[in-house]
Amino acid sequence: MKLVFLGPPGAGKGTQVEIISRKYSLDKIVMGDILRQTANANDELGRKVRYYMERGELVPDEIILAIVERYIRGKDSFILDGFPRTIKQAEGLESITDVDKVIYIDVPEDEVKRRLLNRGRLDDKPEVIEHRLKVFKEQTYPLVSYYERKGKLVRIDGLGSVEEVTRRIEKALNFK
Ligand code: B4P
Repeated sequence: MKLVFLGPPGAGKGTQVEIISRKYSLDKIVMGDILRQTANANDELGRKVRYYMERGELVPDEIILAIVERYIRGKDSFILDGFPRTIKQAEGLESITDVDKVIYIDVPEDEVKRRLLNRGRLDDKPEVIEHRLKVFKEQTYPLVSYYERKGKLVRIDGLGSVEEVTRRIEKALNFK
């Protein structure tokens, strides 16, 4: 099964992907982690990626597509966390492979802000969070109707405990 997890920053994508991938032995491809590793390297690509992430901007589509292709080409089951994040990335993904379902974790903005401030990662500063939410609305949210039109979108209420959200996802995927 090929799955995509989508949602605003801080919706709990990473949290749920970790649980579902472990429980059902699915390979996870976590774009944020791959980019944080890339950003640590002291080369030109590393500096470029770091520049965008520190500002809460999306890393350019060409860079993302070149990276992701290496991870998914030839695989027949995986979970993608944090990719695609733009329509251009979704089209790029389609030219590599077809996904089965897209899980959209829906969490209101005030709750997302609260979670990110509590998490306190390097890019979880108030002004960067505001900017990431703006970028999400403008560039990533259009993917919800994009995948709805294709009949692949599954909406999950992301409020409640981590266990409750996991149960909703398992039910929606007929894993339980
Ligand atoms: P990501 O690393 O993907 O980070 P995120 O969207 O902020 O977090 P996520 O939704 O995974 O939240 P989490 O589970 O951690 O992206 C970071 C940056 O990388 C982007 O801003 C961008 O610059 C770049 N990037 C990534 N992908 C890209 C792409 N495709 N194209 C271009 N650029 C890209 O949960 C957040 C917190 O909430 C945690 O502390 C967690 O413990 C808590 N939490 C989770 N579930 C909860 C629940 N049910 N109740 C209460 N708290 C909960």
